[in-house]
Amino acid sequence: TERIHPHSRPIVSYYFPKGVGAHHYGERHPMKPARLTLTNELVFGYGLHNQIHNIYDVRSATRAELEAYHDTDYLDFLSKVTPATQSEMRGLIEKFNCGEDCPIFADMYDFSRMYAGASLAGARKLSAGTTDIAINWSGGLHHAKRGEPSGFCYVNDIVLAILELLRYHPRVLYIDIDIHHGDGVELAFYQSNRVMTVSFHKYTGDFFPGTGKLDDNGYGAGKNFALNVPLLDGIDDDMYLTIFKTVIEDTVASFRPSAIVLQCGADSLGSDRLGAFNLSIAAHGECVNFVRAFNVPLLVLGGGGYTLRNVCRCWTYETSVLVGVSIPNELPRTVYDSFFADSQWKLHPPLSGRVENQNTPASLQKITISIRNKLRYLQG
Ligand code: ZLM
Ligand code: CA
Ligand code: ZN
Repeated sequence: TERIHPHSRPIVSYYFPKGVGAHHYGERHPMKPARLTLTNELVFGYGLHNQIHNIYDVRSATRAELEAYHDTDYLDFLSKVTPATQSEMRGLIEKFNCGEDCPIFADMYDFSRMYAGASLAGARKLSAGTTDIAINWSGGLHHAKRGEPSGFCYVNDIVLAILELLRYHPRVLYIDIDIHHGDGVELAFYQSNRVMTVSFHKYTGDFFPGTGKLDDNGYGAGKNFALNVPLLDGIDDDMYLTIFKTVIEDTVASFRPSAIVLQCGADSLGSDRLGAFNLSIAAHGECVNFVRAFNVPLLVLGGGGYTLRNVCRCWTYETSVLVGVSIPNELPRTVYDSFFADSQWKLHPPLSGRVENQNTPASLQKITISIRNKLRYLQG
């Protein structure tokens, strides 16, 4: 049965854990939680909070909530290790693979519990049926494993949120437009036919995390319920939107999800510090709009994004897309004005397009056809 909306616009709930943006991974580390503070400033600067039905500061995830996915010995370690105790804990730090990507920093356990708490709160609200869309830009940390951190991610808020959704929803679709493969989420549900994972990412032998090839598609009951769209450097708006819309349209038609989780990593934008794609903010946002238009309960999360001024532009624009209002290209004045001088304080800076497009219509066609064939096995 269709859900009847009393409102022409969806009910949107926005989660921003107060203080989440004040954390630091360490000097020169590319992951900068300050981008979350900047995003929140722009969202409020544009007055989007007046269009959002619910704005929540949110309690941190509890230890028990994290245990729904993570190992107890890993959580013991995470909750105990601090920059001050790290010399005594060398052995454990090595055992759990902490290094330059996932350093020990002050309050990292609190930081992790904050972003996970917000994704869980969004999932609960969607399950209760009291919101159509839940947004948590601090979440989307898709690499964390059950028993170790990976790629700047300590706890996997996405897996926790999907587990929560699965208590009420028969089928959850996970879509990941971060430039990195969503390996942690794929792995958690690799044998499940109730969660379909679809990641679009750069895939070359050496690009992190190295997984996500076209023919990795799930195992056992989960066979064909994991899809991977491996792409090359420099993909532009037209090519990305074509393959994104084709794959997602076919996936939704075959899988018929009752809820969707969308990871919106902004490192797929052009001129990202770690990325190599060439997407504009408009095209990244068009992916979000395309998913929104299915009118399926939707959890929207952040993820990567390393050129701060563009990350917060992107997620602000996507907030406006989700609430269904258009906002001017002129950025509102905030205390962070100096960040945005690069574009004369515009929301949509022109693309500089330094990276040559290595993808071809033929390479993308091959992927589309292959995925269409895999989806055939889901029907009937
Ligand atoms: N070295 N500092 C994406 C996660 C990407 C693994 C190569 C570490 C960096 C990177 C860290 C200051 C998401 C790898 C990299 C240098 C082994 C990655 C600290 C620069 C720095 O200057 C740096 C001392 C650091 C890390 C670059 N790491 C770039 N790329 C990837 C992880 C996370 O966007 O998908 C979701 C949030 N790691 O390539 C190495 C192989 C560690
Ligand atoms: Ca991805
Ligand atoms: Zn990424």
